[in-house]
Amino acid sequence: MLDLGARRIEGRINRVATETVQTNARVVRNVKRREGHGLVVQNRKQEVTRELARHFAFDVSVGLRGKRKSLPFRYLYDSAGSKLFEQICLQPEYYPTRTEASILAKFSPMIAQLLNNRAISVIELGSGKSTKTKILLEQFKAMAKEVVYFPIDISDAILHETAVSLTTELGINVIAIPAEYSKGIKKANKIISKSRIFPRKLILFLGSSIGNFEPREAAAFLRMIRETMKEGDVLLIGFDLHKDRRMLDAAYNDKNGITARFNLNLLERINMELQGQFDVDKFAHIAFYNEKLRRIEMHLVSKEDQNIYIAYLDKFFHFERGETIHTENSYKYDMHQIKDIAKGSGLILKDRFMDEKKWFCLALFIQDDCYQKR
Ligand code: AVI
Repeated sequence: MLDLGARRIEGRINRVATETVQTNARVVRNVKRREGHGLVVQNRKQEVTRELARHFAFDVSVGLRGKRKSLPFRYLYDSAGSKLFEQICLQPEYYPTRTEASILAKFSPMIAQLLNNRAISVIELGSGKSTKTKILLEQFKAMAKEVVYFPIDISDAILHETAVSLTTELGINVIAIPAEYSKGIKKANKIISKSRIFPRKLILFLGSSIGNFEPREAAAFLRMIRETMKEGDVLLIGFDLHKDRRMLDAAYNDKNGITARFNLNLLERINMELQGQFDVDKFAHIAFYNEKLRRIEMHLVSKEDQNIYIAYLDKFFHFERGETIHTENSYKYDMHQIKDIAKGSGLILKDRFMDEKKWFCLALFIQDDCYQKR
């Protein structure tokens, strides 16, 4: 049973969520009235799909030109790629997911205590299925904290599934935001300030996804988050740490070949979405730790000299035997780097939580009041 205060809060959240839905409904109704039935909505969807294809085509055209071929890592995550990534997380060699989950299981009471407000807004960037976040949300519930959870992800389908399961299993309020990170966090903030509920925020960026950014991009990303933070807000980020290179190499070359399929799926995506003619068997997955740059590099290597035609671009791309397409970096951090990156972004490292073997770190940041924008 909800007490009266909780009921009032719940009412306000529902009002905000319903207002958003109503606003959308009103827009759609007006459009329909003006231009006749759902065709407009459907056309809009097709336009968005075409726009995405244009961006993808542009990036492929630039990325496969010349000698040092590369593609942005975000294209690894179409629906097949996202499912394969879920399987990667379950592979015995891929330690980050289970290590981070074990840290959350051990330290979530401490993290919850650090947030001494009774009511908290939890914003998660790239929430996926929110499996690990559930550990934290369960802890908040056990400590009788009131929570509104804002998962932000680009996949509508996953958000819907997560929202339904968290609402029914934990009985918490979920406002799912389908968007990319910076738009999503701004939208969540707008809802929080509009409803004036749960102003204290916990922002989550788990899974060591920060490692997929170039260091300069990571710093810019933290600055973007910092700008949305107020006094008392807290940011929790998962960092994968430096370790024995054999362990790192194994994590990205699992014996079941799931990471290889995840990487090669990018060629299948080009075939499907841009009418490419890649023979996937003529490429191989490679991943290795680059000690100097302290990152795992993932590539697709051409097994022979070949010319590949991509119909959408009406272009051939030449590959020499042994030539690679660089598809992803995964940077590994140490405590100094974590402190440095925070300092340069106007954040202070307030606390850190690690597993006993120091494989992974959950770093907790607050904003630095004295930070001057450069
Ligand atoms: C999502 N990201 C943190 C993963 C990583 O470890 O860099 C992506 C991944 N690529 C291959 N395996 C996992």
